[in-house]
Amino acid sequence: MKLPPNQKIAKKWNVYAVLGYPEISIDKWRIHISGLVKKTLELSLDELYSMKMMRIEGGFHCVEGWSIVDVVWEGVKIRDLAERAGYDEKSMWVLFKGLDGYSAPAPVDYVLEEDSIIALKMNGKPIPYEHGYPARPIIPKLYAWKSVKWLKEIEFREDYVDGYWEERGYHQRGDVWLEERRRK
Ligand SMILES: Nc1nc2c(c(=O)[nH]1)N[C@H]1C(S)=C(S)[C@@H](COP(=O)(O)O)O[C@H]1N2
Ligand SMILES: [Mo]
Repeated sequence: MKLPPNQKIAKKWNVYAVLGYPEISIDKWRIHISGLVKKTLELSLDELYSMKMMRIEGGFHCVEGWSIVDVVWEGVKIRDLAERAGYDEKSMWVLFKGLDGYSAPAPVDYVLEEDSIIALKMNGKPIPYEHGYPARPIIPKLYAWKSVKWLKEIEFREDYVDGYWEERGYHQRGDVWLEERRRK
C-alpha cells in the first residue's frame, strides 16, 4: 500500500478525545442528515445496518505523521445517504458533528467519493467505544482529524465553517496526498 508523503506506518493507535468521552444511549442514537437536503433524515443504527455495506482497508492518516494501514472498516457509502436525503447540488461542504461537540468540515466532492463511508465496523466488529462507536466517517483521502468519532450529524452546507482543529490552524480541506496539514 502506498503511503501519503511524510507518513509512517504505526502499529499502535493513539486514541484522541480532545473534548472527552460522551455518553451514548444507543436506543436513542440517530444519525441526522441535515442542512441542504430535501428532507432531514434520522436513521437508527439498525436502519444503517439494513443498508448496503462497503469495505475499506486502511485510509487512516493522522496529521501528526502516523498511519494505520492494517485496519478494515465496514459501513455505508456516504453518497447513498446523501442521495436518500436528496442533497442539494449547491452543497460545497459537509460538516460532521460528534456527540462530544467535536466537528470537522470536508469538501463535498471528497465526501461523495466511492470509497467514503460512514463506518460502523472496525476489523469485523462494531467500532469500539474509544474509537467512536457507533459511527465515524472514513474519507481515505483526508487526514484522520476529519473522521469525527461518536458521529451524530452530517450537515450539507453551501458555506465553509471551521471545526475544532480548523479553528486551531489546520487546513480547511486536509488532502493527505497534497499534504494539506496546516493552513497556508
Ligand atoms: N470526537 C472526536 N473525534 C476525533 C478526535 C477527537 O478528539 N474527538 N480526534 C481526531 C484525530 S486528530 C484523529 S488522528 C483520530 C484518532 O482516532 P482514534 O482515537 O480512533 O485513534 O480521530 C479524530 N476524530
Ligand atoms: Mo490526528
